[in-house]
Amino acid sequence: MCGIVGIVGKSPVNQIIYDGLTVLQHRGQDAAGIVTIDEGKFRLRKANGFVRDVFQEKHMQRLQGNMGIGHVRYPTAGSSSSSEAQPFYVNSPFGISLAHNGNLTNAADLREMLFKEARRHINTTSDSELLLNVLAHELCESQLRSLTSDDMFRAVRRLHQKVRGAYGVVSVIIGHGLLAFRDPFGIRPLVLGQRETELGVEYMVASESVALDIDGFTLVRDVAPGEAIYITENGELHTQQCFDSPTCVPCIFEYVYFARPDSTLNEVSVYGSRVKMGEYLGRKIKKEWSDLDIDVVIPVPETSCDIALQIAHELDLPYRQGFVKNRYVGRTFIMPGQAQRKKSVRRKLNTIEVEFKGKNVLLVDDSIVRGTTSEQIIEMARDAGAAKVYFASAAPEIRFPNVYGIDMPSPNELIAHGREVEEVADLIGADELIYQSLDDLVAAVSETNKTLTKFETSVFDGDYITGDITQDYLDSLDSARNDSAKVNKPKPLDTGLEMHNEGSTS
Ligand code: PIN
Repeated sequence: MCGIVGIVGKSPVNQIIYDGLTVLQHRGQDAAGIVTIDEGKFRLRKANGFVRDVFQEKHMQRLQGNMGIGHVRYPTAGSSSSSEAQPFYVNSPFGISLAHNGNLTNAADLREMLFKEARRHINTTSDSELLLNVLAHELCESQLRSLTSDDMFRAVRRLHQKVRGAYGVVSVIIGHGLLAFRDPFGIRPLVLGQRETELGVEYMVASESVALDIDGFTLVRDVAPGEAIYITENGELHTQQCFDSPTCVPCIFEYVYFARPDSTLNEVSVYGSRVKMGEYLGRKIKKEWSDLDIDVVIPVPETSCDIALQIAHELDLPYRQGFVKNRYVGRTFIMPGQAQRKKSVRRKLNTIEVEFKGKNVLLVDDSIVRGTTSEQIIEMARDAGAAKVYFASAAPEIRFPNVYGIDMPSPNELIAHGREVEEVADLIGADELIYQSLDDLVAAVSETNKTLTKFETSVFDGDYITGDITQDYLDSLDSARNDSAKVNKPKPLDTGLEMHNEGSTS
């Protein structure tokens, strides 16, 4: 998962992009980059590391210009070298720079097509470089004259026909403006905002609405699935639907865990959806597990706090913070695989014994991926004196790989893959394990926006909405993602608790 920002302003945009990236930092801590356009030239700074480490005063001084894009990267298979940090750029036509969030599922075909049809060489494994070259190729037709908004939209229309997968994209074209678009299923999020200044209206697009809030932009709306937004360098806004049959099937995991609670995506408050998840799960526990003698509800911080509070409310039980998160965890120097990863939870969480001693506790987490964290948390609860430890997950059983940009481990490393709930409960050491049902999760998220009837839920049900996912594709993904392929590579999703431990700069 990555975060993207794009702005057409009336004055220098470097600080706004920087601020936007800092509030999108949860979407990726591996690398960061900003491109601005200043006097007909790209200004670029990108490197591995946190936003605060990548950009120093001297870089910000250089990033002049009233228009630009920014990116924070989450590592996916094969992507953690600094040469794959985004944005990328090409010289022709005009000079285009692009950054994206998501994953393309026909990258190999696109690479071949680009070489055969356009003699374009792709030098990295980044989907961003592919998207950039497909876009450049489609815009090439008009390169002898200036591009109109229709040229931009035609290019995006053709790009949608060629590219498969999930993508939110921001790009800037020298002498023209900012072009942003979202995949035809709207799997990855993208929002449009604006702010009035004395000099005129400024526009911003971003992965999440929280990036708009920080500098006083207001949310105008979500970019529609398949839609393209073109803002000229003078600040004229053009929009067009560039796909014949778009449907809105947003990734449900954004609500479960990825997005910030203070964001609104697809007209659904992320925080509100988490409260609803707690409401549904609480009701399920009340109905189907009424014999459980729970004394107290305890969240595994942080995401699950909003969920657990509502579960406690539904069950009319006390809610207590039994775990304290260490805010300043040092780096984990080697994280090659399961064994090393196992040790790390106690460095990040500690128990408050009084909340556990002699009690039957219900621990709540947003999801169970590998189950390694859950197992250690349960062990910690017992060490702190809990009599019984029940565990509830706000997301259903995660059984299938994700192909749309969430860096899930390979299926064999997913604890619920091919296992019944009781087996998972045994493995993590829970006295009882309660998962949210998929129907309830969908109901919780769609409750405030009834037009959302379908979500991208493949990690739970194996249903891949783009219809192009073959076993061969899943196998190739698997070999890139399994633990042995990840030696010396930063962590995947399961280490959410390690969010802030990779602070290297380059
Ligand atoms: C972490 C959110 N969340 C915690 C991420 C752990 C799965 N894990 C997914 C649970 S935070 S495991 O609240 O945002 O910090 O099942 O793989 O062990």
